[in-house]
Amino acid sequence: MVGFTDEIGRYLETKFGNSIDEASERQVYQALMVKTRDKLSEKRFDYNKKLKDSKQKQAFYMSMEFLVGRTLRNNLFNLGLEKEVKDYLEKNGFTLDKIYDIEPDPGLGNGGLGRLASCYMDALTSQDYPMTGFSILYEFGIFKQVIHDGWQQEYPDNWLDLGSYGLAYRSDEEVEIKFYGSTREEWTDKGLKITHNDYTSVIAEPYDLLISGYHSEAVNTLRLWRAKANKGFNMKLFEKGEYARSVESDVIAESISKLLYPADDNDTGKALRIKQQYFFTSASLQQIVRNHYATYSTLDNLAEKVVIHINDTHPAMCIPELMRILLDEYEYSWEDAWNIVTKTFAYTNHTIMAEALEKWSVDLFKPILPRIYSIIAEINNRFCEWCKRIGALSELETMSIIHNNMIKMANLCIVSSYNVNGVSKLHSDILVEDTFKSFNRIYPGKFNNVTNGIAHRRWIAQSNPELTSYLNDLLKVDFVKDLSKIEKLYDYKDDRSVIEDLEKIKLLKKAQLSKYIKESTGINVDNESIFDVQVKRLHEYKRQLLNALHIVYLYRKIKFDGLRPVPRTFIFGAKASSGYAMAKNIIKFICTLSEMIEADPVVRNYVKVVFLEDYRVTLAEKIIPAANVSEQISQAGKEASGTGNMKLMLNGALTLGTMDGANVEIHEAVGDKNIFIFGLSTPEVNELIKNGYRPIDYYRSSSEIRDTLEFIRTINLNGSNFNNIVDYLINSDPYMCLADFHSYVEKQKEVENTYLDKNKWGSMSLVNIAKAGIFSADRSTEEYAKNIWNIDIVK
Ligand code: Z2T
Repeated sequence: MVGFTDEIGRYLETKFGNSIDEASERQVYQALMVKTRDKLSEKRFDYNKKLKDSKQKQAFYMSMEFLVGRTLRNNLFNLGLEKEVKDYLEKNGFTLDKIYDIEPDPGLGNGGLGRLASCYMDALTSQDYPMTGFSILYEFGIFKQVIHDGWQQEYPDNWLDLGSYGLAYRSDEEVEIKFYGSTREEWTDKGLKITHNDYTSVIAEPYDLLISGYHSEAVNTLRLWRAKANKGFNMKLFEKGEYARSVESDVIAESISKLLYPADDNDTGKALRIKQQYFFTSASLQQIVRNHYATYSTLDNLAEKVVIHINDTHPAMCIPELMRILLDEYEYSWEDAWNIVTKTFAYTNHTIMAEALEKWSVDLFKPILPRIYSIIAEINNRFCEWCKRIGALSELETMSIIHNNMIKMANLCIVSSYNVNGVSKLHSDILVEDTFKSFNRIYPGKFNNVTNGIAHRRWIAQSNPELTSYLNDLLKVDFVKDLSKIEKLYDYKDDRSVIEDLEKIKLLKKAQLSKYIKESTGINVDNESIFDVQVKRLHEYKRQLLNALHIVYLYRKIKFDGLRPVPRTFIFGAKASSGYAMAKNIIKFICTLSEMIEADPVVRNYVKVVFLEDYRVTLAEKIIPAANVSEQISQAGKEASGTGNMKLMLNGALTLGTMDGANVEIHEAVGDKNIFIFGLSTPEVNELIKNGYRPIDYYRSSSEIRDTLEFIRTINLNGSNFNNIVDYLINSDPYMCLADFHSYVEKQKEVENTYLDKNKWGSMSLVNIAKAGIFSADRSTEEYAKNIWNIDIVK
């Protein structure tokens, strides 16, 4: 048997004419990427054969985003090859970690939603479930963030240069996608026939990223579509004298898979985004249908063999696209097609924020996708008719799919899917009690909850090997395979020596992070200080500003009132969507605080503020294991779930949070004594909205708020002031930072006092690790598989 490392050696020889001791790091990297992919391809072959033979039901996961993170370490770890490769490289003078660092972090997503999709693929594969992911091969993923003078700047992320070795191009499975043009209806002897004319043709090329599972037989495929001009088609246009159109269609094709829109939790409303959505859903649907038909020679049983999951509304065009294929290509009647469609799709909602609920203007949409538009309009007509019959007419204002000339994608998904789920208990409750109340009335039982989860193999086993090997030795259970087993740690919650060991590991992870902080920002931080972490996208509702207000509060107290708090390092990581001015101002504000404090010989001994640029999966893997405090301080009712909160908990950070999203379930899991909860609850927030939130009242009645805000007005560093932020907090701020200010500051004092009692803090931290089992993506995906998708593992 040729070992894996022999194959690496042979690749270096045949590809580069080098033996391993002559090879460069870059060459070793390429050899590892390619050979790992080959290894997965082989495994995939066996797995796929079993899957095909069994003819079992399969899940297809549609998502505009998969934030895969680096793949090499994950794959070697899952395949059980890491040790062998490490030893082999060391023997030949290489360090595996340095090779890992060559791999670009594929940033094919914005934040939580994209990372969730990848966590789920990892978890399903580890459990041998058959699942195929579909998305877009963006040439540029989420931008690289550089902080210049405190301001965010965006640079293109050209990840494919070094990142493409893991991809397998499948030219044999290209499909054609049609945009624009017009439809013609014709009565034939078979009934109404629809033809699509004068369209623009684009080719979708598939690139497969193979996803490994931890010690599993399964290898699943993430299929990424890349757009390419249809040269042959355009040549014909050209010959017909339609020169302009032939060139236009090249331009359209080239732009579709160019870049990921960097807007998190926000609707962009751009024509190119419509094209991206239709491009990848149409390509995926065509492939699913074609494969199904090749196996069964009918589509009648599609819903028995296929479930298509829609990750938020971004892939919602799957629905009319399947209708189109059934109606126009396979000549189903509307009723029969609709009967199949409404048994095939399941939809997850990830937000209730109004500005993130996707709407398309009919005027923008209809010319780009004329046939898809007419199908949506017909779905809506029939739905409205039905509502009239069942006496739900008065609620059509909110439930209609097309309203005021806008297409509401969430409504389309709810009407057409057999299941709709939210992503945490609180969020799912809000969906049925508030956001989609009318729908819940007419579709009882359609709505349910699956609380999010995380791929614990990446978020503890790989990113915190020190903690993992310690817990393996101590607990002697395979919690890497089954995270629920980590609960055995709870038995040690009063064991001082275990608590001390855990503290030493935390200190080690903090030292590793400090080194990185020093290298990237020049700031020296105290490893003994509390590492207080807020890492997530920059958004007003997430309230990085509230955190900053507390920092200003501390600054003043230290400088003017002689306060000497427990030393603390506030660590931030956050990208702002490029058009989001307030978010960029907040980054500038945080960076200014950092600079101001560094310049103060007293304050800097107690407080440090570190803004780490370019927060992404790879950086999260460094920061999270080092955290003591996990800031989850969104306005109650706004964060659908959060998943960073789970990653931080699993690594022993204590949550300081509002009763929002999955914080509610973290609170339930660890108990009131092992978490710091503050602030208004969701009903209290709603009450305050109803009565009218007047932030000026908080300003007037609290001298601490006044002093903090007025102090901010005096900050003027390098010509920047923050009056706009102060005015916003006093006059509008829908997220009510001032309403929660006191409660937050008080909790922060409690955090500090608790930290002084090392043993108590350590025990709380231990309980958090022990109780994190339910937040494994294995648990979440098992719920999807059993309760929603009705799929089985491949045996
Ligand atoms: C996103 O990351 C999330 C929701 C969105 O709604 C869009 C994006 Cl890009 C359309 C996040 C939620 O904000 C977060 O609370 C949740 O944990 C995550 O999705 C995964 O469900």
